[in-house]
Amino acid sequence: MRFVNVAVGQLGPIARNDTRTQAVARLSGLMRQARSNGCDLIVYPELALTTFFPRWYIEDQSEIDGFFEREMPGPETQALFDLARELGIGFYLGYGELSIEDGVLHRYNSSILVDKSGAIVAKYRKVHLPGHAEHEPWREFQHLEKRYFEPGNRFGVVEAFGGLMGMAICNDRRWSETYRVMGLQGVEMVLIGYNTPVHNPPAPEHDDLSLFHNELVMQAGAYQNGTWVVGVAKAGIEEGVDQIGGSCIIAPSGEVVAACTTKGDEIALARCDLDLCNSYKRTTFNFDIHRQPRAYRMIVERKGKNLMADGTPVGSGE
Ligand code: ING
Repeated sequence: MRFVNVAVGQLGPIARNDTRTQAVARLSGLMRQARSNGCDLIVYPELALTTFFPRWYIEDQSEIDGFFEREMPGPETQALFDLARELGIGFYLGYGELSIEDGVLHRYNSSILVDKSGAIVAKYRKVHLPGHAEHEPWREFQHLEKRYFEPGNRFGVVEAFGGLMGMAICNDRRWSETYRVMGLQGVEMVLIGYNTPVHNPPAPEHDDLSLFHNELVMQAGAYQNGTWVVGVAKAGIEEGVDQIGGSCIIAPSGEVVAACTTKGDEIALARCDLDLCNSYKRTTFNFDIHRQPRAYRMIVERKGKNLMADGTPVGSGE
């Protein structure tokens, strides 16, 4: 048995004017609770240092950039890394990443995995950016992730905490490809932070199902890939927008084994035996025996029913 004692580190709302120091103080409080309950790892939400700013159409680039981290750890987040090392606990943290690559500025919706020594062992950049790129005033609130972030292009798996760990962010959890690409790398625990409004302006008829869909997709991803899945919300009414809670820990069986019951700062815990993955990976979902990739070609050749992966219309190639 390979146990990882995992804590969900759910956050309630972060106000637009809250400082990173205030957010780090809350994250630290959750980390202390998790450690005093014997946890090896705590998983925080997406964009856990600031409010979910893509809900606004902001024109001033310096105002937008105020929601990003140029360094990780930076002056205000170093305290969280120091506490992790002092307590001997690792963490997953979602944040807005501003990085300069070959002199060019890039902005990602990112997450990192930090081990018990306080070292960053993996970084992930959100692949599936939902919402829209232009101001759409008809909406009660915007969802401008396609405007403010560049997409990432890979789902990695890293050896840490005694097993194979993977990361995803929010909308990624709705796409089966997210889990399958990591499943094909043998992932045993997928860590996912999210900020999910209850109301989805293009499809209000889905609102009553937002918590059901949240669990559905993570339970499916867990079972179909024989992996643990940890989903962690930034919940509650944040700058007037009600965001779902539903933070939970899901076993490779697909069963929810721990869950939060509030929409505020709260931990939920589970003793996760990574060896529970084996009975699924070696039988029902033994990919090397059962998968038929030659039947799946469309999954990578096409974007959707009408477009090829390169954006050209389906059927124009013949
Ligand atoms: N948020 C939402 C999510 O995928 C969304 C966007 C809400 C999509 C409701 C569909 C329905 O959970 C982020 N940040 O991706």
